[in-house]
Amino acid sequence: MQVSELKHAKLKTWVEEAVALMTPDAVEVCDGSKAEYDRMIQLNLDAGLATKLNEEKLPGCYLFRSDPSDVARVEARTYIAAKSKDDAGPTNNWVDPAELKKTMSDLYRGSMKGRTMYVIPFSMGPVGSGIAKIGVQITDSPYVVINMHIMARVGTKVLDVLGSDGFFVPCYHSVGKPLGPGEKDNGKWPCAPLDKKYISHFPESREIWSYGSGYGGNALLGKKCLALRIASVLARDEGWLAEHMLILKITNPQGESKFVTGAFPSACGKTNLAMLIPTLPGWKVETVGDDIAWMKFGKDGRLYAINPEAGFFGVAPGTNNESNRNAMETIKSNTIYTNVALTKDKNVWWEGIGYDAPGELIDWNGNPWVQDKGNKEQKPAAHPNSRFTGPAKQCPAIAKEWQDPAGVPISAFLFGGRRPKTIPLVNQAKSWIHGVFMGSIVGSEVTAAALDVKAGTIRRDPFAMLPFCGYHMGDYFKHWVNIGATHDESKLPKIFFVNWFRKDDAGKFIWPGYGENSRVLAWIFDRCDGKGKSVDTPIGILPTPDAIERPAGVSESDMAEILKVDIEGWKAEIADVRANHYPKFGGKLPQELNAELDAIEKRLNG
Ligand code: TSX
Ligand code: MN
Repeated sequence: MQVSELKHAKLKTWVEEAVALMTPDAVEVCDGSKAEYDRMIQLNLDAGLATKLNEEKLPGCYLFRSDPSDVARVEARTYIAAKSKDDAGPTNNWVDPAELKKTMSDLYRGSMKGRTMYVIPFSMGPVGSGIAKIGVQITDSPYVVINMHIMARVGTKVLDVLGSDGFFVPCYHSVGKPLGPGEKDNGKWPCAPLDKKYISHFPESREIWSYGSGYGGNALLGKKCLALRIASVLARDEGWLAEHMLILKITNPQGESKFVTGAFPSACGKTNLAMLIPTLPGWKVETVGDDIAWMKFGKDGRLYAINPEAGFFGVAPGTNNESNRNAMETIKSNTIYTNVALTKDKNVWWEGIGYDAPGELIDWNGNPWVQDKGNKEQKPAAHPNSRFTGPAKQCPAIAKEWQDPAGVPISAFLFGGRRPKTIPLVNQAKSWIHGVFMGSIVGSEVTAAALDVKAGTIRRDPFAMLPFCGYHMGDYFKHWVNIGATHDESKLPKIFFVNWFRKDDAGKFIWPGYGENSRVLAWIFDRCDGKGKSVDTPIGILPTPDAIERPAGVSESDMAEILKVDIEGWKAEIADVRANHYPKFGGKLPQELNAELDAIEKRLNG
């Protein structure tokens, strides 16, 4: 399709302006077809950027290796541009929007020379759903087009819904590597150096401008940029929730189902939880989404959630048949792998795949690699942030409701993190505001992989939204407070704090986690119906010692340990929140949260 055929006047003008600025050699409006997908794959094969994987073992799968400098989201180069610095808040990088547009326009000028500009109309959420939103991304990366085909609904059907004057979020993207006459990528992943990368958001005009990176969350603009940073602002303004949450369906042995969402910081196994296989007989868990939930109120006063995405962009290392069999099944075909290792027979391998590396591999840098298990210093074959992009519809556990345009009614919100001490296995909030407090103090133990803070400390990531909120985090807390104040609390989801990561004094995990977490989900399910044996404590509503049947290997005293109220530990937690966490949000911290902090402290001292 040609730009001249676009029926949406504003969209047509916007694309024409981009063409004039970025001066691509050609322009294509994407139709979302299989033929288009295959053509983009072929372009990448021809450019030496993709490797076709073993058609027998991994049909329709391809491997990409990125530039070593372009392997993850770049938070230091991620910007929220608003007229007032206070609207971005203390936890975002702020820039003046006019200044940023000037800087970036200079970078975009001529940035697509020698390349084709692809115009990708995409819907976050089922096409035509009342909860979905439309974006249009322009990009000079066929790798991005392929990934957007998997992660969002793209093409002509989206333009049909957009009509001649529908709302869309304009998303600029260029890898920032124009080609000279006759120049080809020739196997070299195109991107710009770090100090030229910009992942910019303009919440006031609902625009996204991304430059210099071709990787994941920096380049697939529907995901973190639109579905979280821009959508969080739309949700605030329109009275709904755009959250960094998985969505799952639980069915009990009686055949009754409930839907719950959960927010966890990175490296807590959110995708694993979304696809969990229960060990509890008769219980079933199915997947609606593994990363983002958009929730709006229905006429009945309940919150209904959609997964705005159509695929999983998951971390490969650690994914195996034990930790996540459903993910392993999902990514056996029609999947894009990025920065994993390649075997001799064109299969994939990564650290934690569940078996030793089969002979000599090609590592994520493209170099020969032989596993040396005696060498603790050996660099990994797959990058620790290497990814799979797989279609959600291929997941064996996908719930039949996963594309329901009306969304699924949510009964519970889970918050969690890696907390080796103090935080119990599960704790139900006594009220909405208590639950908002729980969300606001979410934190996770810093593992050795993160080099900036010393391992063993707790990094707070409220609502797991710190890198993904498009406005002031204090105002975000207030939005959550307001949701409770303006709705019938009895119809709102119940809120729970879970912790699969308690360790004993020897540093060994006490709770087996994974499928055994279904025991905790079952208690949560019952609590939503006012059932499930519980005890009211100063920190919240806990299961009685016998409410959750113990899994094999967990002794009675282990169970007591992870379900007890650690009064001294909690006093230290409260003191840390008061002294180090809440002050970060300054005057915008809702007084309701300070009051909740006081109330819990009083109960602990009581
Ligand atoms: O994803 C995890 N979940 C949720 C699963 C539904 N992980 C992996 C986190 C890194 C991505 C977990 N790790 C979980 C968990 O519940 N629990 C743990 C900690 C743990 C690790 C190993 C064992 C037990 C607990 N057991 C053995 O190694 C034998
Ligand atoms: Mn995420």
